[in-house]
Amino acid sequence: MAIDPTSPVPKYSQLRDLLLDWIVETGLSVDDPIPSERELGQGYGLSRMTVRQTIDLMVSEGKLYRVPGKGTFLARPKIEMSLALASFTEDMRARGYRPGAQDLVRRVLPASGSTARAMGLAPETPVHHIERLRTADGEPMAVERSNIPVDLAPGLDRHSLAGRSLYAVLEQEYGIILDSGEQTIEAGVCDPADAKLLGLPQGSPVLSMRRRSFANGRCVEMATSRYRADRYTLHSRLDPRR
Ligand code: 16G
Repeated sequence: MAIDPTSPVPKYSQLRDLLLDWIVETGLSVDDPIPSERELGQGYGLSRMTVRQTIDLMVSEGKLYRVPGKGTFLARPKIEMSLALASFTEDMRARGYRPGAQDLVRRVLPASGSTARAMGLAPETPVHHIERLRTADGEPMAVERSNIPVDLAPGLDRHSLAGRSLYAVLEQEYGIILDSGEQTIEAGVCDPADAKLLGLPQGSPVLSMRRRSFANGRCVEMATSRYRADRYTLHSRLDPRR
């Protein structure tokens, strides 16, 4: 296949589709190099600028990565996250990754006005505030900030969550089995603190999620999470409307 100069599809976008096909057809493996910008320009009859535009796009999509002075390589496929009331640990294990958690902040705080409202609590009700860096196969994936009412899980602050599932602790130590939840997802960018934790340049795209999970009608957790958009994709099954 070649670039069609009469097509309304921009050339950089045509080249992206051609490269994606080429990656599949040649059976390119993760970390294998793709041809240089000069070779691609010559091969497809495109200017260096157009080729660079395509590569920039594919790098920002997480399909390729660059190593300065070495070239451009095929990135690992993104991790597919299901939209379910699953814990990070369960979700990662189901996908063949080794889940991990690093405790960043563990404090008991009075719930802020917005947290209390969202959780159906009286203002300033004490909540466990938990901030964790989540990893898959040791690689930083997300920063998660959870709030859990202290009366539901007294002493939770004494349980280490380093490398341990919060949902498993809630179930095993407090008998709390989450039975419903809701989640919003929007596009966002890394602030300086999250960029440092996730090992990304400041301003990198993230998936910003806000989840409330419930047990027996009470809000057990309200969490805001920032997932790397270069490593994550969301997957949801669609059932017909009833
Ligand atoms: C998920 C939840 C998070 C929860 C965590 C528990 C989202 C956006 N967030 O990552 O709210 O705290 O699971 O995971 O899905 P854990 O049981 O492995 O600690």
